[in-house]
Amino acid sequence: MSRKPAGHIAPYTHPAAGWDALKQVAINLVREKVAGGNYKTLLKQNQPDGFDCPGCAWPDREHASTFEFCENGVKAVAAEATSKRVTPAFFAAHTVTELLRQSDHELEQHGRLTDPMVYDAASDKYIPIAWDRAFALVARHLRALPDPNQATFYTSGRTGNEAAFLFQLFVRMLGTNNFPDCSNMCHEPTSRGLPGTVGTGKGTVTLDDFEQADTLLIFGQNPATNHPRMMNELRDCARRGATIVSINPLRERGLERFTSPAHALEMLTGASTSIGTLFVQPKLAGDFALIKAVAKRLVERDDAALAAGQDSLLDREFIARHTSGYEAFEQDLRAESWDLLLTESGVPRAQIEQLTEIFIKGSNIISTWGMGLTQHKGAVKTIQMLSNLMMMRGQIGRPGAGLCPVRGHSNVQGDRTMGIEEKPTPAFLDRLKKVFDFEPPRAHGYDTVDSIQAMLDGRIKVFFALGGNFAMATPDTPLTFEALRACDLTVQVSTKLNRSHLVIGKEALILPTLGRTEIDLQNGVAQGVTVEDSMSMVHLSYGMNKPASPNLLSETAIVAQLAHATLGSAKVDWLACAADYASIREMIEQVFDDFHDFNARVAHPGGFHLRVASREREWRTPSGRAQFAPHAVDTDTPLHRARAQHGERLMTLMTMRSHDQYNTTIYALDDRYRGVYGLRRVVFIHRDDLAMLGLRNGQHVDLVSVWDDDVVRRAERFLLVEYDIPRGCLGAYFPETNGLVPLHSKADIAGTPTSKSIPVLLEPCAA
Ligand SMILES: Nc1nc2c(c(=O)[nH]1)N[C@H]1C(S)=C(S)[C@@H](COP(=O)(O)OP(=O)(O)OC[C@H]3O[C@@H](n4cnc5c(=O)[nH]c(N)nc54)[C@H](O)[C@@H]3O)O[C@H]1N2
Ligand SMILES: Nc1nc2c(c(=O)[nH]1)N[C@H]1C(S)=C(S)[C@@H](COP(=O)(O)OP(=O)(O)OC[C@H]3O[C@@H](n4cnc5c(=O)[nH]c(N)nc54)[C@H](O)[C@@H]3O)O[C@H]1N2
Ligand SMILES: [Mo]
Repeated sequence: MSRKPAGHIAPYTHPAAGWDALKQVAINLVREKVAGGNYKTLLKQNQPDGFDCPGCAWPDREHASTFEFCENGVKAVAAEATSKRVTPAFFAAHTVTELLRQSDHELEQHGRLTDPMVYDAASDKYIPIAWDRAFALVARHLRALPDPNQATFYTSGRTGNEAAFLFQLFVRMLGTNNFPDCSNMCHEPTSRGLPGTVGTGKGTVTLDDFEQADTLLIFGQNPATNHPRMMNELRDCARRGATIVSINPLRERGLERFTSPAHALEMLTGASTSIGTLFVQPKLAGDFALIKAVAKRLVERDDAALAAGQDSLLDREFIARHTSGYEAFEQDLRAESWDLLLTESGVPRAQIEQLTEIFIKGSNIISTWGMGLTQHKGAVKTIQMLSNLMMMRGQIGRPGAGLCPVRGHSNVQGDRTMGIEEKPTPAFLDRLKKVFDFEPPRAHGYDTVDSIQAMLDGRIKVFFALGGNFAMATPDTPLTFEALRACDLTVQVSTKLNRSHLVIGKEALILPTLGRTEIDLQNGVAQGVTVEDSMSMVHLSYGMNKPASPNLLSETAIVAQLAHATLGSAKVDWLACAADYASIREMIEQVFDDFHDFNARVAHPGGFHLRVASREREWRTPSGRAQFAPHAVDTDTPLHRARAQHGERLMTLMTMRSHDQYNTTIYALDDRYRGVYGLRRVVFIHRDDLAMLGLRNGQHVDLVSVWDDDVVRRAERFLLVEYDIPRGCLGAYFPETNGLVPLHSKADIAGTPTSKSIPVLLEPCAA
């Protein structure tokens, strides 16, 4: 475990997690000089009386009674609890132009923002501004807009339910549904796809179901890095003898072998658990064809079983009682061409058959998925095809089985539940109208991509972000920069410095806020916020740390004060809301029936499960039944057209996370489990593609995307790394490659940027 030299590539041979993860934790704590040496905080993570880990949306067992170790969580907490500060003196010493020259990694390293700041164009510097003047500035801009739809309001998924609820209420009272949010770039296809099949856009399983599952299909996820606590569930499943299949162009290390840091004996003895039973490596965006192929094969196997006088391999009772549209769906499967499915999936027929046998043998099957399924043009169809497949064997809505989208940000699901939604339902708006006595805007608003286009066209003048790093998380980076710079005012509510504070409108504000880990005192009383995890558990989170600066406001207070400054408090007493978050929860329960007795239920340790109708086989579709959705294989996508034009030299690029980053926050430069140390501008490529392109492992190339407009999208000087990845596919890290994703290359229906299937060509760099 010696320190690897920077710029080093070497396969990782240890099990995932284990001692290397513990060592990383130590390194992080030291690097961040965690304030006051207060490492005890870490033990309060995800405890009944502690705070919800800002690391990811994976749930905890009863808000675990034992400390569940997680490298990702420690990094997130350490990054927030850092003792480094970005003070007014820091801003006085640097112009924005100077700061723009620093890397995202360097910007992150400066630490926590301490004071509200306003951009001063004359000096090209941020200077301090009093909070009330900052609110007055935003209110003045908002009130001066001839049409409230000229403002757009972004949310990143760390925002708690109370702040999110007030935010959507304020923005709708202002008069717009412009709610771009991080889920537009993330699980939007899940939220748009599942309602069409099972009626509800959320996952149908809880952690208890993992105890009963005998088969797990993990689609397009890298849990050892992105959801480390999920690994403990997978480990336990594997040890019980469950069959675990990874469907992923890459054989991610954590899905091969894992040593659980939560198990002392395993750590001491160096024991590890082998996780995956089968590794299916489709080509990028090949999942739709793969899943359809398994469904087709299942029909063929069922025919044979019936012909042999055996029981049907389908759950015919479930199909008859609970679903509609099966016949048309089956016909479409029968008519589908095997050749097409094989070519489009990139998976050999024998392996499709093997996967089908596993699917037939499984009594309790859970399918999980991450960004590998969602960030593609056909993502909605793919997710619907996966629910079709699961429905064929009645694997939804019973113990030990179901659909498990694995969300990213710790409260991204809750923010949506609270109404951060650019396409609100009429029923929700009617309820808001009734409870708050105002006329909510009915027209659909802008999502993330629409907002960028609207800024470019001059239709948006004010951009307000409740968290996140819009400039770097979004596609088509230079175009997004141009869009933000075209605004009259940009406002960022943030904990740490990032590029979105530097790519700004004519006027700009930084509003520094408390993190989840910090004590939130209102009138001397500590406030908790509520969050909803990926499995619909809602619970309270109390910060434990002293705030990074006395001049921070909570997100809830910021939203309330801004609403008060902009709209006045005739209809809603915003300041009273901010003084007692329980009063916001009382408003929430008036708007959402599922939140009845909210304060009482959430006070229970571990919180409560928010009812998911499809989990109970209540299908909220127009027919009242789960709906089979037949879909054709799309053979005329921009990828197909680019390949037709450029032949086999055309590559498909996925942009993904390294081990040492949290979305746009770059903690450090290693991607340990993929064997990359000290550098990020790498591109993974198959050995035969190197040969075919006349390129060498270790050579530098530019990546140039192929799109049907005149814009040149180029990412310069990436190191070629020979890797076990399907032919024709490339992998590189985001956000360095976001400039390659064309703004209008997005998922059908969902509008999610196609960050995992970008047509590109490689151009060798001069030595
Ligand atoms: N440490 C850490 N934790 C995080 C985050 C982080 O950045 N760092 N981000 C958080 C957020 S917001 C999210 S959304 C989640 C993201 O967590 P993941 O969903 O795991 O995200 P990615 O790393 O982008 O990509 C996941 C996997 O998709 C695979 N993949 C790419 N394209 C395809 C495809 O076409 N088909 C299939 N089957 N697989 C494909 C890649 O090989 C990779 O293993 O993690 C959350 N947790
Ligand atoms: N090419 C490509 N692009 C992608 C993706 C991809 O896989 N490939 N993934 C997409 C996905 S899944 C997502 S979710 C988005 C993420 O998009 P975002 O959510 O916009 O980005 P983050 O990097 O998570 O935001 C980090 C910033 O949030 C602020 N922050 C941290 N904690 C808090 C807090 O408690 N409150 C407030 N107010 N601010 C806080 C800090 O200032 C920090 O710099 O990126 C998307 N972009
Ligand atoms: Mo995400």
